[in-house]
Amino acid sequence: MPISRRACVVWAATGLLLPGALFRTAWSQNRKPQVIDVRIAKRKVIAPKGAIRVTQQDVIELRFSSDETVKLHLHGYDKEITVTPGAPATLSITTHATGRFPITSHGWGRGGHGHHALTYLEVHPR
Ligand SMILES: [Cu+2]
Repeated sequence: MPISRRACVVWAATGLLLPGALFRTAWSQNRKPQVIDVRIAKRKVIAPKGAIRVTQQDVIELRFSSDETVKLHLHGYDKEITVTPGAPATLSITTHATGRFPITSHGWGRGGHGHHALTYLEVHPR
């Protein structure tokens, strides 16, 4: 047979892995996002109570509202978003990575700064 052993291995690996990857991507994209309202008041997250718990491969929308302008940073996924009073801001993500990711403030509207965790996004393995 002229077909090399390597070509066979590559072909077999592609055949096995590709449908899984495509299926997973399509599965994520076709689902309605899970909307999670995150409410900030007086520089604290007042809802939801405790960490935000989701499952790996979830399609989520974190909808932030705040009584003060704040720049937020979701660590791990490395997303930043600015929320202003009366204008909720939405962060859309598919939760590929599992773990506990802090959401910190990168500055408040009225001269505050600091980098402490306001809450955590917990992504549990599927
Ligand atoms: Cu940060």
